[in-house]
Amino acid sequence: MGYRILDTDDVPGYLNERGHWDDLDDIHVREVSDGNLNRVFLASDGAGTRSLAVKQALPWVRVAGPSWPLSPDRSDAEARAYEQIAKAAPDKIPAIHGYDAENHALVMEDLSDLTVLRTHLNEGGSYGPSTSVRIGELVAQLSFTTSDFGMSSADRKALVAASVNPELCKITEDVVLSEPYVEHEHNHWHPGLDDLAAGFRADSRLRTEVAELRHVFMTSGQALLHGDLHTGSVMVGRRDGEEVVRVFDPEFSFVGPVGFDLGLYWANVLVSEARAHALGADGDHADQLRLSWAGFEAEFRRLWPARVDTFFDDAYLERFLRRVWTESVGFAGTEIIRRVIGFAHLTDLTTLPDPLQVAASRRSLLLGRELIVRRAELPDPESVRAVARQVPAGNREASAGNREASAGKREASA
Ligand code: SR1
Ligand code: MG
Repeated sequence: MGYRILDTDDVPGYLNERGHWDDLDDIHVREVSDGNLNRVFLASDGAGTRSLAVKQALPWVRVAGPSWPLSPDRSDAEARAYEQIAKAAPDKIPAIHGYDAENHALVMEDLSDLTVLRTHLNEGGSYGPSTSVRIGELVAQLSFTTSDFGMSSADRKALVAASVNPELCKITEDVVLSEPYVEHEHNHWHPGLDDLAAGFRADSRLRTEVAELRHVFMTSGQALLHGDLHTGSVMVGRRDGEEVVRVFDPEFSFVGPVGFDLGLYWANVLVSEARAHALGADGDHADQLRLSWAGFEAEFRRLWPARVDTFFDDAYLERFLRRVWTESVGFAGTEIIRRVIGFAHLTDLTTLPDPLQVAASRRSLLLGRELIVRRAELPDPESVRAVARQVPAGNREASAGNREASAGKREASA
């Protein structure tokens, strides 16, 4: 029948045809699309005892419309990623009930009893005691099992070949890993950040470090990634009295550097901290990077004895973890910067009232720069914490990062 773009009214018939819903007299559908790319519908019965989510990839970027075309085949990458995560960390993703490749649609568990982590934090909520640990564990479980430590060499080659995701990788290479450092129509920022945005574009030291991270992103095929692990890709809540954490939206998945997933999460928790700090409500935000790294490291070390290739010795594990750490710090910096002066800003900052928004955004930008250029000097979560505490509150004249950015500008024009 071909690719049909679904509207709310089409969903009951669609679910019925696909064998997911029998009683068409007892179904209510609403659209809850929220992310940048796709449409999402929730279907439920009148008694509220049964519900499903339908996610469909559009042939364009949802928030941009047909002027930014994007192949709907990205849903294949998402379905493949869910299959792999279901093997590695089944308790941390929604249940997937079916994938329809022809219509680029996934039918899955309705998570609407949970809340998107970013929304929860923006509304003044705290992190759950195990939220960040679970995220770190998920990254360890997915990355170990899809790396050369967890799969035979032949199986890995097949996974790498099956997981190429060129269009979405290119989006990341562009919007995260280059555009914020050059003039580009996607970039925009609060006028109170004009000097920093201009300084970053002229900062040759920063640009070279971002170029290195970009090249790592393009060439390092360590393991299958989620690929877009920000706080908008995490749902949190409680079920039967237990904390629940679910990760969704892995359509940017590909075989890449493990530090990209951790770095994206860290960037988003650091920006959530900047928001909380601006509002005088720091709470438990400051500890989340440490907790997620601890969850990742402990789980990776727990899995290590089961590696399929013991030529990788214990000393190599230490070297591997160090590399993942350092790259995560750098990628965190790039994600912070793009979320403030590039494409797809964070509501953590944009919903702050003006003077607070500028101060928190300036701190975030300066922190992002420090994480990129000084990543090799920051060996552990405490050192990142110290940098986050030391970045100036956003005073234009006093900011060290701004002075360095200006120095970069002089260098560039010399
Ligand atoms: C055009 S897509 C923009 C952003 O939305 C997604 O969530 C990714 O973060 C991407 O970079
Ligand atoms: Mg998404």
